[in-house]
Amino acid sequence: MDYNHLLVKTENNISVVTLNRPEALNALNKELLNELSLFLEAAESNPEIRVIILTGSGEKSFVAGADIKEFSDFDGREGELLSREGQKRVFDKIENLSKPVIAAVNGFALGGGLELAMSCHFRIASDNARLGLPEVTLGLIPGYGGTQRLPKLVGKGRAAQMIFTAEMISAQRAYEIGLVNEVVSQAELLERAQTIATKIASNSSTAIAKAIQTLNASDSDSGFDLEIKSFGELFETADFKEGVAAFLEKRKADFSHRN
Ligand code: DAK
Repeated sequence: MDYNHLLVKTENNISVVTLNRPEALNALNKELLNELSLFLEAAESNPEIRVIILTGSGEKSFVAGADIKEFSDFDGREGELLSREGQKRVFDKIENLSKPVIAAVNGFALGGGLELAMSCHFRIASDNARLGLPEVTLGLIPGYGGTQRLPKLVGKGRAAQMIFTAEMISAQRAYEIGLVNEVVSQAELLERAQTIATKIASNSSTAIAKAIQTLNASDSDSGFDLEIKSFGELFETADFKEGVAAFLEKRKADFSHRN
């Protein structure tokens, strides 16, 4: 499929998706969000794709927020509708995808851009990355899940400080507070994300899909029950049989990645 604002390259079961609006520092407009939603739907049902890496084009920006020019004349109803739709079609979809999505944060991750990175399962940043939620400078609050995901990642107090001050933090600070898992140089960023993705892709996709579901349930009352149920279900899968057989036969597992 051809996209106007996404570059997609799939190799060795890993899709690298580059958000590509460099003239606007990859700001999220409706078309880009729509394309991302379509890509995610296609990726979910494509067995060739086992891991996704999201990054921004250029060396300056991952995503510098939602496209300010596009929502400048919205009223309350349009704002609420877009927030609801956007969360459902892109941000929640990433979080609940059955395949891991890694954000390779290669520069500014601001507003909707940081919210996008936070909806990914984890984040690797380049050392020039700057992260922040500047919505209050526009008279808004984060509208794509930022008030909910940031406190879970860094704690409520740190989230409050970032949201109230609208200040950007460095990649190093983001690492210190747990917002990103690793910081590497810009030149090494994609290579590092790909190394991690390769490792993930060699493990059982069936088990990883269950791990995503149960991790996502960790904040709910049903998390422990879901873990128990999922754990049991995995004993019935071909990947479990292959994984255990490979261990006993002292060889590398060759997973079918199917239930
Ligand atoms: N939207 C549109 N264009 C943007 C943009 C953005 N968010 N960020 C940058 N650009 C454009 C600039 O306008 C400029 O375009 P030209 O003027 O050259 O045509 C080009 O990208 C290069 O930017 P700068 O010239 O400003 O580059 P600098 O290096 O000087 O500065 C910067 C980089 C990232 C510090 C600066 O561009 C900046 O402050 N950008 C805005 C950051 C920001 O406030 N982002 C928005 C956060 S609020 C919603 C749901 C969610 C949201 C909104 C609505 N609904 C459901 C309705 C979320 C809101 C946000 O994300």
